[in-house]
Amino acid sequence: MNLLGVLIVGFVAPCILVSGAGENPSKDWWETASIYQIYPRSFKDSNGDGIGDLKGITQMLPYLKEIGVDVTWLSPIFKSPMADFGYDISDFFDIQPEYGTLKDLDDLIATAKQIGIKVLLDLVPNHSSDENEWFIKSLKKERGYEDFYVWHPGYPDPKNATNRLPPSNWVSDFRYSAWTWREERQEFYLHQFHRKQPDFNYRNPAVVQQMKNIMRFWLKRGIDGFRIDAVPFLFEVTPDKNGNYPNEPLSGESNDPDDYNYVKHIYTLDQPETTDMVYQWRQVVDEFQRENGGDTRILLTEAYSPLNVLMQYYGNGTHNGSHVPFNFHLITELNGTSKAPDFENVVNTWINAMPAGRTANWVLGNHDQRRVASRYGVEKIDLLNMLLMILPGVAVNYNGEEIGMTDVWISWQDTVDPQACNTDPAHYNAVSRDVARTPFQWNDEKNSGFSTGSHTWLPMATNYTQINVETEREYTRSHLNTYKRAKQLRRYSRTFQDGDFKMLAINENIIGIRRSLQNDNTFVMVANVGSKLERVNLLALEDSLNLMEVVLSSDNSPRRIGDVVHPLEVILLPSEALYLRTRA
Ligand SMILES: *[C@@H]1O[C@H](CO)[C@@H](O)[C@H](O)[C@H]1NC(C)=O
Ligand SMILES: *[C@@H]1O[C@H](CO)[C@@H](O)[C@H](O)[C@H]1NC(C)=O
Ligand SMILES: *[C@@H]1O[C@H](CO)[C@@H](O)[C@H](O)[C@H]1NC(C)=O
Ligand SMILES: *[C@@H]1O[C@H](CO)[C@@H](O)[C@H](O)[C@H]1NC(C)=O
Ligand SMILES: *[C@@H]1O[C@H](CO)[C@@H](O)[C@H](O)[C@H]1NC(C)=O
Ligand SMILES: CC(=O)N[C@H]1CO[C@H](CO)[C@@H](O)[C@@H]1O
Ligand SMILES: [Ca+2]
Ligand SMILES: [Ca+2]
Repeated sequence: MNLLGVLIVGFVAPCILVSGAGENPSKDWWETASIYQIYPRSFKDSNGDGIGDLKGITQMLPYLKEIGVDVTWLSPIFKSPMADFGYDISDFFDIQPEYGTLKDLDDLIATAKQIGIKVLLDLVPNHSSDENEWFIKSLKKERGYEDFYVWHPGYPDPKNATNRLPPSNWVSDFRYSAWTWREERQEFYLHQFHRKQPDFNYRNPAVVQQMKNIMRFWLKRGIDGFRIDAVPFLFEVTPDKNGNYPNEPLSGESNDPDDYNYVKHIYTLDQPETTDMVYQWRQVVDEFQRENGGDTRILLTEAYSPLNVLMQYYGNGTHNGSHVPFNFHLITELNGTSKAPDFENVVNTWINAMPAGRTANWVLGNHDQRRVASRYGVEKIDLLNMLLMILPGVAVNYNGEEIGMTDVWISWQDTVDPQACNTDPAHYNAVSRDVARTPFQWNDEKNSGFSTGSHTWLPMATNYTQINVETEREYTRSHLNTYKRAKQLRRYSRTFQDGDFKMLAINENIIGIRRSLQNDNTFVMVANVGSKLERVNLLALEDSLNLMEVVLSSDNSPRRIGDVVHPLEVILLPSEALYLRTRA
């Protein structure tokens, strides 16, 4: 944080930039939305047990309003034994008691509606918990549930008469065989994740129907849509005529048969039936809106899939699909050493691949990834949030990115993520997702204001006394205030919402973005992703010699709002980012 920042006063003046009133008649509400993922376990604890909960979220909804969030999605809050922190659901129609009750969720939704924030829930369609009643019934082969999950007897072990060999060499995303034996049924069940997360059998129409019932149940409670988990894993290849599954080919990337990367997932990922399922879910939300009115209910889909597959999720000529097929390329393709042409390439590749009339989206982080500040370096936090806000379409943040939270080192003793616990003290750190899931940093008091309890479910970041909402609110030039200002521009400027978009690498280190709209302001973002001072000529981007005015600068910039620069020479420090507006 730049202490000089405190000298600048009168910061909150978005009005000078306003051209519309925030409502944009040419776009549906979600097409320019700013989406904020809350990890409920770590957001705010209302009762001192060290675990975040729904009442805590409700209490903090005004904060979302303050930072300009339009819609929040909550990671799973459903009843769960917590083997995978809520991604293992034992009752799809109820709330996990440590998070609250259905009434608490109703209150959360009602409060959010009052202040104009939309709420999405996480739909986890690929699997349930092994403690779900449907799995228990399937285990006992109860009528109607025999084929609810993927079962197979496996094969006799020629070396050991009392042992059975698994049906195929498929490996779980969390290590080890994706098949686990159950004595009760004398069969193996499939689990693409934890062994406590049996995969549903999507070739059973009753399963498809049940999932749609789940969607309608929560839509009726007033939510605005779903973020859908682990979509590429829904279907597995159809078994052959004897009911057997083929082995997956070796990838050559790993020598460890227990490692997920040991095989190429050609039979367990991105099967062609998956896109059709997404189209069917779209019909569920569209139909719900037709019957009940109100704003568009939206779908966000999680898939780390090849670009051509992601594009199919949008829809085809006759069917609509996901409103927001998550674009994770800012996570998977770029980092702190990426050059300006890499940024240009990653952004333009998505824009150019999109089918006509669809909306782009950009995800900076989530609960499965290292934090953006740790992936790119803390000095680039403002640069990245500013990039996210000026790109066309939907912007997706993970809670804490607005204040620059970093990964927190967690000891092996404190590690709880199953993906890490499945390894050992020498290897857990490389795969642990706990580091990005530590409690939210609200202030400089005990447990950073997250909890009054004596213990929090994961340790707090040690430097929360500096990095927290209250402290950053007080400094004009803080990550939080940069974020808020960028959000205001995005919300109130028609150019940010509807303007033409152009992005290019001005040189190896400088990215330039131009947004322009007829009869409205032109905005330019320039940013130095390199590590040395650069003198930049903007004519490649903005072919006018008009002076430009700084409307936002990153916390590490010597420029102030209102400063004027000449497009023939803009000087940029390492990791500095500016939003400029052409002076009329
Ligand atoms: C044979 O398989 C059973 C069941 O998996 C196991 O408990 C037993 O240890 C195995 N015996 C030998 C000799 O490996
Ligand atoms: C679009 O998807 C639907 C549903 O999956 C399918 O029946 C149809 O053939 C597809 N249309 C085209 C043009 O691919
Ligand atoms: C897809 O959605 C758009 C926007 O809501 C709508 O105009 C269009 O008719 C839909 N297409 C189909 C095939 O449902
Ligand atoms: C960082 O991103 C660049 C491309 O932008 C890539 O070449 C490099 O391998 C990445 N580094 C890491 C550590 O992921
Ligand atoms: C806070 O701590 C993290 C992890 O140790 C570190 O990476 C980061 O630079 C620290 N932030 C500040 C502002 O000191
Ligand atoms: C990004 C995300 O939500 N990933 C989830 C994918 O699914 C597995 C299993 O449900 C979860 O562990 C991940 O967190
Ligand atoms: Ca609690
Ligand atoms: Ca599956």
